[in-house]
Amino acid sequence: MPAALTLTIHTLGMDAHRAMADQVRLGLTRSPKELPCRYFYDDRGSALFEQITELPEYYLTRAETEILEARSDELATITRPQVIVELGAGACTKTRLLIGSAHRAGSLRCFVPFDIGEGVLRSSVSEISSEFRDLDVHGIVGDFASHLDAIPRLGRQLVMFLGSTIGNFEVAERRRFLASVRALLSEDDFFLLGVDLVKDERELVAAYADEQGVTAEFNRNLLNVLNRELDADFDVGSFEHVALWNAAASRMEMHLRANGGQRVRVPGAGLLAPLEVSFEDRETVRTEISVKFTRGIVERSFADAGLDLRAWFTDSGQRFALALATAIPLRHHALDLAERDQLDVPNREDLEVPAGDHVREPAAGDAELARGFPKSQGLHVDVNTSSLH
Ligand code: SAH
Ligand code: AVI
Repeated sequence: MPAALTLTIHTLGMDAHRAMADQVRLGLTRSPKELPCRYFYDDRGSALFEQITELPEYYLTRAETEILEARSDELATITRPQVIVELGAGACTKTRLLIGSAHRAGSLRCFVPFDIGEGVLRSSVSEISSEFRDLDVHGIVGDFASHLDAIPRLGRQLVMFLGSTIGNFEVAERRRFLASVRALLSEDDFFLLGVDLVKDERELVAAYADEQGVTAEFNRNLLNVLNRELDADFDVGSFEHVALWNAAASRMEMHLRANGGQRVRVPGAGLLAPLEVSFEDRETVRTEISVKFTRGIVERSFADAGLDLRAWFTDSGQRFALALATAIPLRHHALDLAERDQLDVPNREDLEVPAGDHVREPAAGDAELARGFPKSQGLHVDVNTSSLH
């Protein structure tokens, strides 16, 4: 029987348009101004992002690819997925490594890429299904914030969120997102998360302010999207790209800075009358945050969402990490939270300090999981791909 290829679209119609109008109105009437980064990814934005991944300064994709090239077979052996779900899948370039490994291992039946970008998802779905002809491919066009519960559970799954896209969320958004991911997981499922790590400021800033100006073009494209979708009249060329390191929040930020005072009409974001927004000369609007992580922050964010960090893989330059997690059984997680409440401990994720060792009693099923890690002494493993060379 030929494999099935389906696409479900959750972002059609007035609701999605209304949500965009509301978010843009709120962001542009706030001080300081900000815009939601999810709207970068129209067809042009997705193509520009693919160009960014090949820039000499943008090390993230190469570092993550290095880890996947070294570890995909091992990850497929540990997780034995029948289904790979990829959130924010984009062009699925790196995913093919894991799909290939799980496919060769014989466990994989279905691939479910999920993304807000309909154009990029359509081409990924058709490319993957022609490359892996016996794989069912079920694409879902949706928003992380509203549609994760539309992902069907079609078998034992590996849910992946690569590229450090989690860095584009504010703390509260990250907490909600991880809780939704936890809700997708059964006991024998896994979650694989790609995170960019804290490093030298110059290297970070260069990655977001490349010499060829592709990132600047990607940033300014957000204004093209608003001009098209909300009938706005941004003079796109009058806004300069700015990339800066915010050490206190451990994140890169992208802004657009007005070159001269600007008055912008955004009819599609108005309530009764068109929205009118003024920019002072050199005023900025923040368009993206990109949080840089430590292992401690990932571990605490996971624990707060009921996820247990089981393995941590880094590239040879220690620039990027893949974190593998399982769901903490609900019973254990509820006890952990109750204990924290009694002790009046602040939310661990709000304490942006390095973690102490997080020790957990072994649970049923751990022995089997540990067998999947040949180099591991215990349950938690920490692997650097440089050890392979
Ligand atoms: N995973 C790929 C692509 C990362 S780019 C990689 O690692 O290279 C980020 C992706 O997330 C884009 O494809 C974008 O369309 C998608 N995305 C951004 N915001 C989203 C949202 N709110 N809901 C769903 N997808 C979103
Ligand atoms: C998708 N996301 C993780 C990218 C990042 O690095 O934050 C988007 C990007 N912004 C500028 N360059 C790339």
